[in-house]
Amino acid sequence: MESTVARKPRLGIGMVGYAFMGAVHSQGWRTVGRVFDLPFEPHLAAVCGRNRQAARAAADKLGWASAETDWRDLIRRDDIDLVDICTPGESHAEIAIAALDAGKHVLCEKPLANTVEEAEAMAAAAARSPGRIAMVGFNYRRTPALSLAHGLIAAGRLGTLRHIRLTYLQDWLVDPDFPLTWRLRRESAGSGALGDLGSHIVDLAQHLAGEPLAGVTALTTTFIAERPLLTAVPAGLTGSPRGDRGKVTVDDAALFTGRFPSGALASFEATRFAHGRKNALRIEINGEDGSLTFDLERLNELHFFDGTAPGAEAGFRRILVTEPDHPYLAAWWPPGHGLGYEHTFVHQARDLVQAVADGTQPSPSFADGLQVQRVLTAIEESAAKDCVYTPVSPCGKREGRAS
Ligand code: SOE
Repeated sequence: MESTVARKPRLGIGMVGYAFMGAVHSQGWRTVGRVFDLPFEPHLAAVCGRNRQAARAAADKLGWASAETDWRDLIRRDDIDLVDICTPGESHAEIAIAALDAGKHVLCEKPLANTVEEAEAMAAAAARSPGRIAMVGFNYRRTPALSLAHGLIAAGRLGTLRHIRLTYLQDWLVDPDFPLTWRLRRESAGSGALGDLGSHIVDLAQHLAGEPLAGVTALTTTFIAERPLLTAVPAGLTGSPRGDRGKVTVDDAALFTGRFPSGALASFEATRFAHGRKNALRIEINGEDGSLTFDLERLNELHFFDGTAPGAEAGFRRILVTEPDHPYLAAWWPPGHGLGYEHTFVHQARDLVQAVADGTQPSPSFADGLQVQRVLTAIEESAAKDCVYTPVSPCGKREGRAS
């Protein structure tokens, strides 16, 4: 029987890359039109990867209508309106610039690029493409609890912000025999925990604070200098059976502090060496009138301390962010039924499709991605100076730098 629902115009999506991020983006594209009422119906037109067989298999598994083996062919296709880039950072700039110059909208995974120069070129390409949307995939902004937090801070419920504290902890690199994948090589990933996890928390801090960081100071380190060379394609992630090892050329952990123009102080930690922490993105914000805390491992909750409440009633209140009044929630399940990691990508797709229809640039734009890239570079420059001081001596005189 024919469907009685009038067909909406299609928005053809072409995605480059189909590993972890490609799979979760695919889920977003597949789901978004079935949950949100959008002006366009996203059509998963083609997925692209270098290996023909693997790209075809990914298309079948992830729900794409066809497969391409060269991203240039994908960009040339008339049925593709939006190019979604889910490749390692080394190819972001080339693909994004070519796609924008070909008149496509672009969604690019974070961090925007591997270098400030690449990010500048991408932001310039976006700026010379009026009417084209260029968005960077800082998906966590679209966690309902963090959208709520953003709204509360913007409405002044915390008053002037004093402290912004963020940590992003994972543990998938604790094993020294974990192989040397692309995320551990500077030429493919740009940086390590800093770009992978630190970029998320820099973006979130600035988004929540409503202003860019004015300056940073940092320490980074690489705990495991060499790892087994990767011998199999990523699916297996096997290290060299002969024990050949290669150099890790990125940071394993980054600690940094920052100052906002308003005077708020920020602290950050990004590591993939925190045993037991799986995807622990934690935030605490203290303002003159209250505090907020969030933990991605409990992403349906936001904790709010209202410092203006009568003293006897004061205490952190757990807000269960599962109700129709909460951002994005009205479109999902009946009240009380929570969401998860993948829903942030559905929300990202929703806001992007709506922006295409409205002709407005959604945030985070490529200009926002470039600004984060500049912060990441400032962090690396500060860390390279290794500016660590020994404790001040009893007479108050600085004893000099630690070696
Ligand atoms: C891996 O560390 C990773 O997948 C990041 O690259 C993502 O951006 C983050 O959302 C989860 O962890």
